[in-house]
Amino acid sequence: MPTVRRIVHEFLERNGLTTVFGNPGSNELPFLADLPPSFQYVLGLHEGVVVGMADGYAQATGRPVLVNLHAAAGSGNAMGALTNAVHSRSPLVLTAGQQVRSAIGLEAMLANVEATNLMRPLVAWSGEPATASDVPRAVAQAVFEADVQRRPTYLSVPYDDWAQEVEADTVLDRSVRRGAAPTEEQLAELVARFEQARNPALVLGGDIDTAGLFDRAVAFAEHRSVPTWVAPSPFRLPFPNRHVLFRGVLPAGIGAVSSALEGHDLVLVLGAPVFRYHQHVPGPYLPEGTRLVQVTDDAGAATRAPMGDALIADPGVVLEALLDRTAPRPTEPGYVPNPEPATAPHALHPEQVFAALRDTQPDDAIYVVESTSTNSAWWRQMDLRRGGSYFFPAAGGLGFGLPAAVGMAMGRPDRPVVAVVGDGSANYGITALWSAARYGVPVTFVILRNGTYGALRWFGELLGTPDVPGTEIPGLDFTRIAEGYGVPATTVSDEAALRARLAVGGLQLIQVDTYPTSPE
Ligand code: TZD
Ligand code: CA
Repeated sequence: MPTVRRIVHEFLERNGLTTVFGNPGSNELPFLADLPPSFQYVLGLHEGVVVGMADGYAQATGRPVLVNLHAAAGSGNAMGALTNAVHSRSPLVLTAGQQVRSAIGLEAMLANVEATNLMRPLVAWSGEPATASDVPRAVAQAVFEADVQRRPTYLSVPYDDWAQEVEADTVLDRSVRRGAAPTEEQLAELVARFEQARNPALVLGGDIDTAGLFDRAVAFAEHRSVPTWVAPSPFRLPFPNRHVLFRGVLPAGIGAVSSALEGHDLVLVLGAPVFRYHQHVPGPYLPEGTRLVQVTDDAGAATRAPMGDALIADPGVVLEALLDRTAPRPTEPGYVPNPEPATAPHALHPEQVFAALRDTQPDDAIYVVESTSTNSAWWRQMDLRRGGSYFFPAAGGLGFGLPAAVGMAMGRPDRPVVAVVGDGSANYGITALWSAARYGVPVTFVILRNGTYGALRWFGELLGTPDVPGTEIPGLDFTRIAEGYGVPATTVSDEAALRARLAVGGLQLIQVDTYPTSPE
């Protein structure tokens, strides 16, 4: 009879989960034994980095990804990074080793007490099979749940289960798919509401980019000349940021969103929560006389919204219906040129760094950004016209940038990947540099060194708490850290040197001394 291990390896192989991101302990070794040759194990040196790399890989490929973590200590280390994967809706299948069944109750070392509760608030589903023979089915459930719910899952498996033998009919050659098309009546009503609107606006979320709908969203905006915003706190870019119809990223305060949408009688939100606010800026949710319709396949994002009507459905189907059934009022496509980059009295202004990226990198470059005080500079200087070009930690959990860039480059070897990361953020995922060097992943890491937690200084002003301790980070030299992890690195302090380094491409770290700015 086959072993649990063999049945599970074959199931994972059939379902394309052959790239395993992990950091092992003794509980995990029996699962990793005899991995078929089609598997690639990607080692991360810290579990936050393991999950960050897997998140990048999942977002790059759009497919469920297997993560293998150590029991409670390893899983706990992964939780911060998991918050990002929850909000980017990345289908990560987290598996962790448990002590042998007979040792869990007596809390032997490395027993994961209440394993299924540990991750419960974050994952779509968590489980620990009641018997060894149920392990294959539980693995399949963990994969299918992650895929259909688009949310991470967690499975704890006692390590003595892997060598158990099970009936050969536990093969699990099955599939689970989800279809979420709206009814004809729902579509007709939505199209009619749009047609009747005097001055509609479109607000797009990261899910539009995840679903590969970037170009279709542009086609619809142009078809009807709809002013288009990106929903607050974006983790991906669903629309070209210099397009003539682009109105910007909506601010992340309640009152500020309302002011921005002034004058529109209908706001159609596709593929986003309503909304991911951040700064507490009270006010009306919408301007007087503005109605909102949200289309999302995320039922939770629909039910928890404080305003508007929601349709839980695939936004892609709705986009196609709107394209097919609304009369054209087209706009000539075009792009607004970037302004001249701002300069600074000493060090480079972040706008100069981003202008250099824009000018030196190919059009299909992928940017993983984790620099928190440079938002407005970024959108002023970048000109991103393709889907899948921009990624940001979806829950604001730092430690995503470096690892996700590595996972992204592994998942999309056809596109160059640049990580743009602050000198604060870089520390939370720094060991990803080792994985990049170890597996020869060609990422260009650009570290913006302004010597401070810039965003927190800005927040301090906003909250009326300036000059709090713990916001200055002098004395960091990422070139020396990078070299220790095996990544070639240079420091640049002028534009010419920066452009010369960026032209080289490939695996390297460029440390740029930058002038502190504020996010708005
Ligand atoms: N820890 C984690 C895991 N996530 C966080 N978001 C924070 C702490 C708090 N935090 C922010 O929200 S922004 C920020 C911190 C510490 C400063 C990041 O500094 P940076 O970027 O150097 O990367 P800027 O451009 O200087 O702000
Ligand atoms: Ca900084």
